[in-house]
Order: sequence, then structure tokens, then C-alpha cells
Amino acid sequence: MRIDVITIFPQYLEPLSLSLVGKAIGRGEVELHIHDLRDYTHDRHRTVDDTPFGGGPGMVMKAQPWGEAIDEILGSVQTPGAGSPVLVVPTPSGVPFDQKTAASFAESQWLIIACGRYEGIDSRVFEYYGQQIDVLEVSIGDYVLAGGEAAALVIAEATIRLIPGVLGNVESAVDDSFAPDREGGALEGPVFTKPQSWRGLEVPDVLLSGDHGAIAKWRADESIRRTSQRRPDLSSS
Ligand code: JEW
Repeated sequence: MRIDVITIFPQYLEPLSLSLVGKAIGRGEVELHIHDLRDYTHDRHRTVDDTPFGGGPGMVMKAQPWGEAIDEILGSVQTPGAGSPVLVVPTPSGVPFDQKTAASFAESQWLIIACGRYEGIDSRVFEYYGQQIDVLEVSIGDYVLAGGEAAALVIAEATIRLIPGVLGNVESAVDDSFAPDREGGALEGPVFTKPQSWRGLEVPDVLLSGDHGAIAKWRADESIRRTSQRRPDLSSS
């Protein structure tokens, strides 16, 4: 998979070179390109924003540098079999990004993530590229960030860990809360490891019993209890 990220804060994306994503890059499973939007300006102040038509507070990102950046990236396809990219745009007004979205991105060979700042990007950029490629404006949750960079980290990590072979333990990918194959999306229950006793707190006896049926039932019960307590929106009853 190839991922291009366009941002005015290229260093913000450096964590992508670490950990899970970094290993996938190191093994050649992911090709990551970070682009500085200001490299696509032509004035001495490297201007990326302007005042909003119609008035109102704040500034809006100009279409011009976005158009030149995306044009160059689209034209630089030296990735064989990369096919057509998906232009992913984090925004508080997007469709919810969830595990299903991540799974569909993981099947894509090429993502371009456009990180806005200020009050967002001139909407004609999405209208224009929507005529040639898939454009998806996504929200990672109902809170307002200062820009798209933190959302891009979230989207990239959630996507890359679903690429076959990227996660060390393939089974733990399907057992997760919110895994798309888990109908209804119940939450995971609590987990424990050694030692059996820690600061006077014990691991539940059933987990030491060796009774796999009883363990599965206990975990299912804990999962239901936790889901109804914490996420009534996901609860079936
Ligand atoms: C998010 C990108 C870029 C995503 C989620 N756009 C916009 C905007 C902003 C503040 C107020 C109103 C609109 C700031 N902002 C972003 C916010 C993504 C940008 C600029 C974002 N929350 N916030 N899920």
C-alpha cells in the first residue's frame, strides 16, 4: 500500500515511521510519502490560507496549493499496480470513520490523506477531484481538532494494522472490539497476565480453571456487561 500525506506540519506525521507502521514500511508493505503543502505555493510568504467568502471567523485553505500538490502526486505514480487512489479528508463534518472504513481502506492500494488546518479546505478541491477519483471526507469522532494531522495518524494506524501480515498475531486482529466480522460490535472484556496476585488483587479464578467452556462464557458475560454499561448505543438489550 502507498500512503501520501499532505500537510503544513510534516513533522507531525513522524510517529508514522515508528512502531507497527514503521515496521510495515521497513518490510516494504507500506510506502509512505509526506508532502509539505507550502512547497506548492509560489509567493514569498508561502501562503496557504485566505479569508472565507461569505464572511465569518477564521481562514480557509486556498484551493491552489492543494490542486498543485494533488496533481503532482497523481502524476508521480511510479507505484506499479497502485491503481486509483482514495483521497481521504479528515474533517469534523465527514462521515464517521469506523472499523469498516479502515477495512475498506486496507484493501485499497493507495491512499492520499489531505490534512487541513484553520476552518478547512476550499470545498471545490473535493468537488474537482471527486470527478476523477474517490474522495471521502471522514470524521474520527465527535470532537473538534485543530487540524487533520492527528486524525491522519489514527486513520493510517487503524488501516495499516489490517493489511494481511502487518500484525504479528493475525488472530488478535479479528477478536478486537469493533472488528467488522463481530456482529453488533460488543466491547472486549478485561484481560490479565502474570503474576496471579498483584498488590493484593487476584486474577478471576475461572481464568485459571483450565475449563475453556467456562472461560468463554465468563468472557462473553463480561463483554455484554461492559457493553451495556459503557456503550448502551451498541447494546442489543
Ligand atoms: C478536524 C481536519 C482541519 C476531525 C475530527 N475543518 C475544520 C474545522 C476545524 C475547526 C472548526 C470547524 C471546522 C479545524 N480543522 C479540522 C478538524 C479535521 C481539520 C481544520 C477534525 N474532529 N476534528 N473528527
